[in-house]
Amino acid sequence: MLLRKFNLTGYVEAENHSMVIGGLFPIHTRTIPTNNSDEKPVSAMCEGFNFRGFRWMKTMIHTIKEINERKDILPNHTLGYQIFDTCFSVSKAMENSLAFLTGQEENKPNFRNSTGKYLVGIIGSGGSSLSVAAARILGLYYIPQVGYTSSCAILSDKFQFPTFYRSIPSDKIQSEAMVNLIIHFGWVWVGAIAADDDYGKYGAKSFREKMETANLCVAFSETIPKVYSYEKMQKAIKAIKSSTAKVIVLFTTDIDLSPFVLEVIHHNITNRTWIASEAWITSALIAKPEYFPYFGGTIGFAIPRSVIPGLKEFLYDIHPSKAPNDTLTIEFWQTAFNCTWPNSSVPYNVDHRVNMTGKEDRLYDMSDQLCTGEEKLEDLKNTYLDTSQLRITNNVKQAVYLMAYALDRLSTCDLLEEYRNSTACSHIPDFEPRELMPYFKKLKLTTHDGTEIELDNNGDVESGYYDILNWHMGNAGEITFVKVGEYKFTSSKYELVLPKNSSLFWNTESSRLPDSV
Ligand code: TCR
Repeated sequence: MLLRKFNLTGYVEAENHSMVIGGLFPIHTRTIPTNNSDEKPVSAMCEGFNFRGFRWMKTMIHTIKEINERKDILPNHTLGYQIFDTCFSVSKAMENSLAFLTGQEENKPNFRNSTGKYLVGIIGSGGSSLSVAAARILGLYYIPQVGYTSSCAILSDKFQFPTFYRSIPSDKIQSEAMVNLIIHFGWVWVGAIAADDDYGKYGAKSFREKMETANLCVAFSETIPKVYSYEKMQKAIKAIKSSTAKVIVLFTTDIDLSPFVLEVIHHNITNRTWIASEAWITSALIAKPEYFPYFGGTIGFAIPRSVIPGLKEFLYDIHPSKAPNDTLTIEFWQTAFNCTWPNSSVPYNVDHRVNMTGKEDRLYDMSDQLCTGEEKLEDLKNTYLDTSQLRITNNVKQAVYLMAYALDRLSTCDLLEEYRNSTACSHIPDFEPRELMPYFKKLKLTTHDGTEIELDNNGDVESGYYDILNWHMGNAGEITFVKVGEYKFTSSKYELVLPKNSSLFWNTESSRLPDSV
């Protein structure tokens, strides 16, 4: 048998006999392709430091600390955590899920074994394709997984994914919201571009179906490649250029979208109105002032924003000298300040870019400049520290709370009527993960900002709303996300609220509402 050496970056903090919550976050944006086929398979290395994913991960840690300090939830127990980097890839998410189950990482315990630490569930795994893959493995052992950003509708299927729950609404709702927005503005002929993953493909599929039901037409439906391909990219660009459709839905994450945005600019495609899916509407990667001539006037849906007390201070409390062995902190520092931390073996900002010609540039250069440690976080304009748009970040917090409240219910044997006769009370910490399942049923909680969350039978949020945002140019020359309405939903009804007097900006020659043809 081939032995696989696990090489996982991440964090672990767990006391003996404590319950451990696993976490999966995209701290890098891709794995480095290897072609050493004659050697033993090794775990892939990652590159492309992702400041946003790093913030999400820190938020999980912050939330666990907060719960441990609270006296009203799990008062007699402490939660530990173990967090892995998925590198935005399905293969890493699978590898990490296996590591959770077997505890194969060197020097780390086998969680479900006799070492006194207990894995109770996982927060993650980021994108839908990753959560689907992880859930297929974790589901075999009924290990709960609470998603914070996996919105694909198939994850509601409890036959396939018995222990998947989430704090983000299913895209079933968003694709319908898009069609209702289109109806609202009187558009009838709309193009669709989607990422080449479960999120994009299922999202676009359900969008097309709902357009058809509403007797509206989809002008074209194309995908953006995940790994750069000149031909595939041109196919999508050609579809846009040759179509008369002026309104286009873009169902993709920001990371997958950025090469496409460069193509749109390269081909000087203007005079289009883009309907954004929630995954890129507030992304700093896309909302750059220089892209405004092409993407200004974008309209779309966003997860509601929240302010998280104490998070900002927690995020700022980071310095390599406080954690000399913490490779992620060192990499964060090096990448953010464009310098090399003295005596560190962490490669400086290893970046791997595919340029417009499809050729690869690999930038391995170490910065000649050494970090002094005196660099100031306050001087940075960095996504990690930007707490003005906490949306998915707030979902991370909610996901951790869902897990903690399910555990809290288990600790007090707070069962629904229908389970009382058939289910025995469980014992913390050495219960089986499947024993947690009944406590996720109809789980209810009130968050720090007073939002009420309730899970339905499929592990989805019962009700909620999206903000409808529109891209304007701000006074300081930056793109602003102006809230122009809301899309409210419950399991049985929805409501599109777009007040007549909301100030909409359209990127058309006349600045007036575009026609769809
Ligand atoms: N659901 C996507 C991933 C995703 C995401 C995001 C990634 C969503 N929102 C914001 C980065 C930032 C929504 C999925 O794959 O399910």
